[in-house]
Amino acid sequence: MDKQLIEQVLNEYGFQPEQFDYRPFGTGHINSTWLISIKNRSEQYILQSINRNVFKEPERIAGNVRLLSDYLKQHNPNYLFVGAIPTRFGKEMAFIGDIYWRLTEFIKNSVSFDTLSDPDQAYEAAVQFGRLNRLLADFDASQLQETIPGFHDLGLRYQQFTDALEQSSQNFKLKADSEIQKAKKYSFILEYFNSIKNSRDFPNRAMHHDTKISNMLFDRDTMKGICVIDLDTMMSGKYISDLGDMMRTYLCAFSENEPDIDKIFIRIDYFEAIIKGYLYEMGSILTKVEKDLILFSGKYLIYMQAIRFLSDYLNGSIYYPISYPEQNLDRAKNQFKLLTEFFEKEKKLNEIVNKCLNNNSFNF
Ligand code: ADP
Ligand code: GN1
Ligand code: MG
Repeated sequence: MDKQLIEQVLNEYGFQPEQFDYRPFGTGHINSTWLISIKNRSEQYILQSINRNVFKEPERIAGNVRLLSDYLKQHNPNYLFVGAIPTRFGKEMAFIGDIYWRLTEFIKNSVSFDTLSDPDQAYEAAVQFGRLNRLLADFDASQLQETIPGFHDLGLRYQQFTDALEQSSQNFKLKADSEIQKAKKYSFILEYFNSIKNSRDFPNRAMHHDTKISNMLFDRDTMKGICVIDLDTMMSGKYISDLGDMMRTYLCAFSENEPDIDKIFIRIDYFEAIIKGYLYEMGSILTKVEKDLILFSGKYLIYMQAIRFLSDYLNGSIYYPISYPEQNLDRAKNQFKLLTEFFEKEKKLNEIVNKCLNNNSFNF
């Protein structure tokens, strides 16, 4: 990114060029992120440019974050919710070079991961995301604006897959044939979702919608969860989105970027840690209908991500950045392997869910 542009942006926040160093940071797919270090001070910030291909109306993100931040400040003043730092002119975002920019405090001594190496980390992360869900349980989610229309609407994602299939080249379709067949084979997940999505006692709630592990900050020394980040997709939705993406990204020792699918296995102890951590916070809030969908949340989210990567491959990789041409196909293969594993281990996973639900040590 152009140095002059970053200098211009930071000037909006009152920093002169000689005051700071900056470098690209993190592994997120969507926004561009820089770590800003203020010279001779221990102050650091995260600067992000918002991806306009993905977020057509960035003001919606700012509006949602403001609403949530105000609510949390009022009801839980000690909760760490990483909102935007205002510009010198009191704005939540700077608009410079036809780009929306946001500055947040860099959380001190924090670290994020793409994979986990200890079930305690999975427990910590599930508690943190579960806590955000719990603290917002009484918040009227209909006040939130959609920052990406139909973001976790599986029907829309399947439609986008069939559209991609229709317009894709024969060559791409041949290469992806096996994954295309899997997308169709597992479409019963969509049928089931359609049959339950309007059920009574399956409410819309204020959800994070991107609980992948790199969106959680841990304390470098203690490995305790500090807070959740990446609030761009906080909007009204179903709790299975948040619980499901934890399963998608914590259960396997390798991330979605691992091309060798023989390495993709589910770690049962991590599954138990997620369920315990999430229920610790949300056990007394989820309805009976919702509790019956705990296992389904993993199927729903892993399947949705698999078809999102596959559709993007078929579309010529216009959404997820790639470092080699077939990467989105590899990601789809990885996610379908994870899904297959999930079904193969379903019986065991179900036993764990029942054990955790029946455990009296949770205050349901
Ligand atoms: P993206 O939408 O592209 O995924 P994120 O908001 O998740 O962007 O940020 C990318 C990465 O930057 C995170 O995974 C994390 O490592 C780091 N990061 C983001 N915000 C903060 C913060 N406030 N403090 C510390 N690290 C952060
Ligand atoms: C994107 O922004 P990031 O990298 O945390 C995506 C998620 C996907 C994820 C897959 C706005 O998340 O929905 O699950 O990649 N975010 C958006 O890694 O599309
Ligand atoms: Mg992220």
